[in-house]
Amino acid sequence: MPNSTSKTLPETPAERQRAIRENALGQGFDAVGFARALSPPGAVEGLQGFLAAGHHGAMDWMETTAARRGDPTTLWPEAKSVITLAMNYAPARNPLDAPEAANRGAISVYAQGEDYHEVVKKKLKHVARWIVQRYGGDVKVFVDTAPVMEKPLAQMSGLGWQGKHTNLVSREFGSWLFLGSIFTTLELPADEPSGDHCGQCRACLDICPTQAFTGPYKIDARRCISYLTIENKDHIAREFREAIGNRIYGCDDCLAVCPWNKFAKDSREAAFAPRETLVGQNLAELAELDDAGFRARFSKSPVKRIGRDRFVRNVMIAIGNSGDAALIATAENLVGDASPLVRAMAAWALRRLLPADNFAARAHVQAAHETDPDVLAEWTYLS
Ligand code: B12
Ligand code: SF4
Ligand code: SF4
Repeated sequence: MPNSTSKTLPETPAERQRAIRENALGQGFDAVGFARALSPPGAVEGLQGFLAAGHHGAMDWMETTAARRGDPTTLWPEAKSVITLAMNYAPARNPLDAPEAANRGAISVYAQGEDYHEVVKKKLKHVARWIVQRYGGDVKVFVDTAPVMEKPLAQMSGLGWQGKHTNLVSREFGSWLFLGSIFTTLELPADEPSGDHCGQCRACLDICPTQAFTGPYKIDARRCISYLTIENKDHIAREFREAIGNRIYGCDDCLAVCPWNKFAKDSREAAFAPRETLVGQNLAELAELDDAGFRARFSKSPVKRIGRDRFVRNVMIAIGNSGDAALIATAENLVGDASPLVRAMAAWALRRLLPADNFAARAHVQAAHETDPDVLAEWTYLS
């Protein structure tokens, strides 16, 4: 965002804060908070603990950017204030109340509409431009991909608290919020940090299908279905496959179970409305997507980011969990796929769907042709 000459208006800092909040709410944000550009209390220690325990898995970028991530002034020394902004993406129906049938793929709520990175960033830029035009100073906008600890900053600026599932929870919107931030060189008054309202509840910790929480407020990302199905570029370890069920992109369980969602209102952002082609789709149809078909179907969706091979890998796991013999033919079609990720999970799906004798005979033939050691292991391991 380019610097501009100062065009200071005769407004007090409190009036500026109010005007910025009003502008952001008018742009479609649902909550806006202000904080000093300082490291949120406990964030650096928490991040270091998370990294030292290896809980970030293969997300190396979390390690290489740790210094900037933990401290806004290391990221941008000139920054004086941080404005945190949230958009409500609450679904019309709680996904736990209406789970997808086992032969259909479940894409997590956040990815059922348009890519939130684009939607939020566009709005952040509008607000940031307005601030510069009106008050001068310099600004930078961030959503998700920059080394910024968005949740602790949002808590520090009063938007809500980090619940035991580690995400930000709001008394007004529950757990369904996307976060973004604007850093500015302007001095703006800070809001009061939010308190923690989880109390004795531990619903999110108990519902997690893969036991990803090592304790309240602590997650081992390597066990989270969101990490396994989205961030993980490799084969998905055997121990998690059954628990993944039919979740083919992300997971909502710990958010969806949160009792504070009873205060959530439906999202007012049309771009987040679920697309017909992303909800309740037939696994057989999804498994058949080639590169071009995948890109066309998921254009403007965050799903596009993982590419066809990783996506079909996930779909093959869901097929293996479907218990639906009608999907055997789909898995058979992919045992010769060019991607080892897909071939390996096609073998696993057949192991789950075929009678044991049939699978043994099938594995005997297939193993003779397979050269990739990971895929070979899927045909030959003793269950
Ligand atoms: C990396 C990442 C992930 C990873 C790791 C998750 C995580 N909790 O960190 C994975 C891939 C698993 C993931 C999953 C999801 N994510 Co994500 N993710 C991020 C990202 C890029 C960085 C988060 C981060 O800094 N984590 C590092 C840890 C250390 O920070 P922390 O969670 O704040 O942890 C604090 C404490 O819990 C404690 N702590 C945590 N672990 C440990 C371990 C030890 C040993 C110690 C001592 C302390 C400790 O220390 C920290 C100090 O404050 C942010 C965007 C951003 N730039 O902030 C989005 C973000 C957090 N994700 C988001 C979303 C929506 C999701 C999913 C819901 C997507 C989905 N439906 O599948 C799931 C939710 C899973 C979950 N329960 O967290 C939203 C959350 C919005 C909100 N309301 O909070 C964010 C903010 C993106 C956005 N801009 O909106 N995500
Ligand atoms: S998103 Fe799903 S797998 Fe990840 S921590 Fe929450 S409940 Fe567990
Ligand atoms: S489910 Fe319960 S423990 Fe988890 S974040 Fe919500 S209120 Fe807190």
